[in-house]
Amino acid sequence: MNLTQKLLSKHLVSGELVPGAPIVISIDQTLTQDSTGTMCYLQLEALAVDKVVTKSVAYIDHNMLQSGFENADDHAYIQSVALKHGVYVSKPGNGICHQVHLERFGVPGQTLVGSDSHTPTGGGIGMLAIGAGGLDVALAMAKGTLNLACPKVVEVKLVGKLHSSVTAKDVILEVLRILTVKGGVGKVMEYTGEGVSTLSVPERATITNMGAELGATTSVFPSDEMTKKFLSAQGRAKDYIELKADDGATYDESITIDLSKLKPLCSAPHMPDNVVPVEDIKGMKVDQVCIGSCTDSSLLTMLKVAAVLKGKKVNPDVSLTISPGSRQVLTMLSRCGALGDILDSGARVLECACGPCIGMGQSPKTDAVSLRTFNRNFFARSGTKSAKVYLVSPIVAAYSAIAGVVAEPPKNVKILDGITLPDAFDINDNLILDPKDFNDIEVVRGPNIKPFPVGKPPEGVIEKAVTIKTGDNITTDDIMPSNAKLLPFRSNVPYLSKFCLSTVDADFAERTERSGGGIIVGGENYGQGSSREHAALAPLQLGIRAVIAKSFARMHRDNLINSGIFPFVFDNKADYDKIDRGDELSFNPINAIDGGEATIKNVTKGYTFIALLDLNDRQKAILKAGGTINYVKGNIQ
Ligand code: MIC
Ligand code: SF4
Repeated sequence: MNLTQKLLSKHLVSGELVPGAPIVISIDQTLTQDSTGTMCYLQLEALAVDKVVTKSVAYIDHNMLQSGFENADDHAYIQSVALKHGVYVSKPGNGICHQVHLERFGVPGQTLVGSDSHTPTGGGIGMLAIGAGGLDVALAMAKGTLNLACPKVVEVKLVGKLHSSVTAKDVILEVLRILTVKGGVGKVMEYTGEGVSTLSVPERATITNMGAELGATTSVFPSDEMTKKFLSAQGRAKDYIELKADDGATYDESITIDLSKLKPLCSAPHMPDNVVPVEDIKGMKVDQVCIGSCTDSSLLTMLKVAAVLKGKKVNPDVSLTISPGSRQVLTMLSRCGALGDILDSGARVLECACGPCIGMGQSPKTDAVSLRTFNRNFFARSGTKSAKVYLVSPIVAAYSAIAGVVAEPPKNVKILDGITLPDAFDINDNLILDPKDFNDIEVVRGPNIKPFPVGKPPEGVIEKAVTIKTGDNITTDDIMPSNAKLLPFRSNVPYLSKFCLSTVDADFAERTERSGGGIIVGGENYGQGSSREHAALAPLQLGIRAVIAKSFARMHRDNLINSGIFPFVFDNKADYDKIDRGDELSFNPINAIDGGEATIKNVTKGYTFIALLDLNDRQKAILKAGGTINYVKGNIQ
């Protein structure tokens, strides 16, 4: 067996491990963060659960700017509702969920579900770590299980060793270049080969983190001596177990990457798979450089950045921001003096949080070129529509911040030699609240917390107008934009829905409401990116009944079904071309659910076409009930 099969079979509750088949696996741990967390806990409350059955942690790391009462209300709600239900709370300032989880909670061999698409970061420590919508995470907390389609397993064989100026970021950019942003859908990326042992846990975590950009179910590394070293340095040696694929294990697909041949790479605007060598953009003027995010903010990353910045000055035309991934990272940087080197260079040190990655501040200036060590450069995500965001490694970022133009570091950088992980990390968990220490908690519900929309069981024929037709690779950032102005309303879906798909068409929300709801027509990989179920709840609020696309991203499709919205796929992709915005379409929802496809009538143009609705029995029952909340009501098992 390969490692993925071992982890899946150890956790298999029901179903067969055949790619594509519906399976249920047991879940050991869950994580939530604040921008998806409010909705997740509102849904957990709606499920009327007393205490969670998984080891669960609620992180507060996304919506950190408190420019009004809204985010602070959300934080107070999450802290109280989490502790009441037996969930640990990682307070603001403690760090980004995925970084902290790796440091303090991740256990090799265990399963983790998180209400954030980058939950696969845990694969760096040998976890089977999967991102999901908030409702699926609430169900995992309540029942200790997760429903999913059994993935295929892709072997990514690593050979050779990285040069010192090439990093784990370049490895995952190379995988993205080969496989694209939809190349991982329905698959787990499993890393093997002798190159694995040359990568430390934080480097592995950079790779598994950004595996989310492939659309993969998750990514996983073996658990070996490197894992043991990391866990021992975190004072958690007892959590170590060895995990690896059997000799001669087989895979559904396989690719090989020679680490020694990799050069610094970057993702050019506006898609993570738009990968080109840094060499190709060398010399381009840079306005902003941001180092951090859950992909690249470990102590190892920051020590390398500090070494490059030491004794140098940030170019006067560049704004360099640095967000350490956790308080542990920041504390250790300050104690070893590296923070002084960073500050002396003229960098702006930000809070240990997502920050600019989710547009929570630091939107660049008009037309800016911004180099970021993050994982997403989707159009407008930075908060500045005209900005051009390039995703690069921390080494390229630091060199470029000094040069003021994109700079390619030399092949072997002497100053980086010998920078390794410490034998012991500084451990201080006083920003982690243990639910055992809190009794009689009252849930704090400020005025920002609004009820969420719930679907209705479908009845009769549905006839609605197409109120938008999009192209390929529409992201959840398009469907439900997130930035410092909108994130404070993550617990107020009625307000958020006014901005639904506004990056694509500013009038979509109003038009859909005016038509009494509608249907969305999409291209390939519709809904890629985030786990945010707001990208399904906002359309539900506007009365969207179906999305007909060429293909879907996994988490978004699940979120649509959870919300009672029909995710149809064109049987014949050519039918996409025949539909125009404004066309009235009609279908019989119950026949579609039972038959696995619908004959959809284009009432305006007078023809019919087939749209597929590939559902398992549970999903059929969910759509018939008008969404998961109705489906599970009073029947949590
Ligand atoms: C992101 O990186 O887009 C986010 C913000 O972390 C999201 C979660 C969200 O939308 O709140 C994610 O990746 O799932
Ligand atoms: Fe936060 Fe960015 Fe990571 Fe999402 S991708 S969890 S916004 S740091």
